[in-house]
Amino acid sequence: MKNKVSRGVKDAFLKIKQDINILKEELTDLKKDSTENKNTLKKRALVTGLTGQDGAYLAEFLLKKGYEVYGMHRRTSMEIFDRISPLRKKITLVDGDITDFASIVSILKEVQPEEIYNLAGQSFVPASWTQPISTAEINALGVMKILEAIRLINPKIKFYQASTSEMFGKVRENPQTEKTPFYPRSPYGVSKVFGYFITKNYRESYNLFACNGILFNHESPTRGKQFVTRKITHSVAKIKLGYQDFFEIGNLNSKRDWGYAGDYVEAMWAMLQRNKPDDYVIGTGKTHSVREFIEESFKVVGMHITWEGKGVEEVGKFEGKVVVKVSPKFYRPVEVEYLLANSSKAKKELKWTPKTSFKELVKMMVESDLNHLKKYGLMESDKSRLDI
Ligand code: NAP
Ligand code: F7E
Repeated sequence: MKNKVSRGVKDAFLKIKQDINILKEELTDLKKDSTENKNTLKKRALVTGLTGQDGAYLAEFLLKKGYEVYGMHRRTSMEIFDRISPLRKKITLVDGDITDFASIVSILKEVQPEEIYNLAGQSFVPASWTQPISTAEINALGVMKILEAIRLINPKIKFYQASTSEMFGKVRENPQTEKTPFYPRSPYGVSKVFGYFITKNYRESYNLFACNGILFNHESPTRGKQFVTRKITHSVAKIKLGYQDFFEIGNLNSKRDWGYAGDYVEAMWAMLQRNKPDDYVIGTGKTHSVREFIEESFKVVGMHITWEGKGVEEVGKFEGKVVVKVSPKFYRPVEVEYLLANSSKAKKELKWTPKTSFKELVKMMVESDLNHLKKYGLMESDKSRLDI
């Protein structure tokens, strides 16, 4: 009798245990389903030019917003993923080139994005004189190829085009707004004017949700070292740490409206969240010369420099030693002398304003270069390209 009771209790316990296990499994399945549901609700964005300065900042921003991020990556002899290495596991890279229509079509079919940010570009202005045709193939026809693919595959995809203040070139008015006429001064500027107008034209012809962000110069610690800001901050850090004595520079007097790339990618996203597509000027509303950028960078490392001489003879000195030399090697065939943005439309409609000041930007870049050099020393690639 006693045995029968204890067996009955044992069986009852076993049954309860089994039921608990079944409930646990069901709970795990429920949790899995809800995560999968959340995932399918995620917005999907395709970013071209993901390995570039803006691509990396935008990818980070979109991931924080809960997007599933796909990045177009073109094959080169060396895979350089420095900028996106912290994000590699969170994004999906897809092989493609915006000059290759077939690769765009297959990526659009495979990824099925709701939003495309076209940041791919030959972005270095001097290279547009040495490689004008490939610049146009990428910056002009490349844009049209993406728009055509959108039109044919899914005209509901929202499209952002990385247009530029270089389109204002020989400026027709100050400051520049969405209504200022264009007068580009380089094959780069000309190619971007095509990209701008074809984006507007597909919006008007086919009712595509296509926007132009007319972005003024924006920089960061990951800016390419051939652009003037990063060239300066990296050189100043090298001089401070004794790796070099001076650096060479081109036009000291050209003025740019410089902002921080991390702030600007927020405006790109905001444009695609509006009810209707439009074009927006994005800048800080403040302009500074290359000379001022150099002075401010040296100030960050405690060096107050003075200028002597004129034109190609001009030099910057610290404690009697030359630390900056002007070299006509860096002059351009024609120059964009002055840029200044009026972003009041973006402020009003996108609620966008820049958060980082000129001084904060310079400090951030110089300190990043100093820290990197202190930690890793001079890279081989920095020794081999001293002509940029
Ligand atoms: P960036 O650092 O030079 O990056 C450009 C990106 O485009 C790189 O990832 C590059 O890939 C990619 N790319 C170039 N040609 C391509 C092609 N044929 N197919 C696919 N990808 C290609 O430039 P950024 O400063 O981030 O600028 C992003 C975009 O905004 C560019 O279109 C630029 O012209 C425009 N923009 C920039 C500024 C600015 O101040 N930064 C201002 C206005 C407009 P690889 O790594 O393979 O070279
Ligand atoms: O030149 C002068 C140069 O090459 C700025 C790109 O992102 O912004 C960028 O184009 C200014 C020019 O940029 C050197 O002559 C003097 O006046 O840094 P940069 P950029 O040409 O304004 C626009 C908005 C874009 O869209 C482009 O993609 O600095 N300058 N001395 C020099 N410039 C360089 N690179 N190197 C020099 O030694």
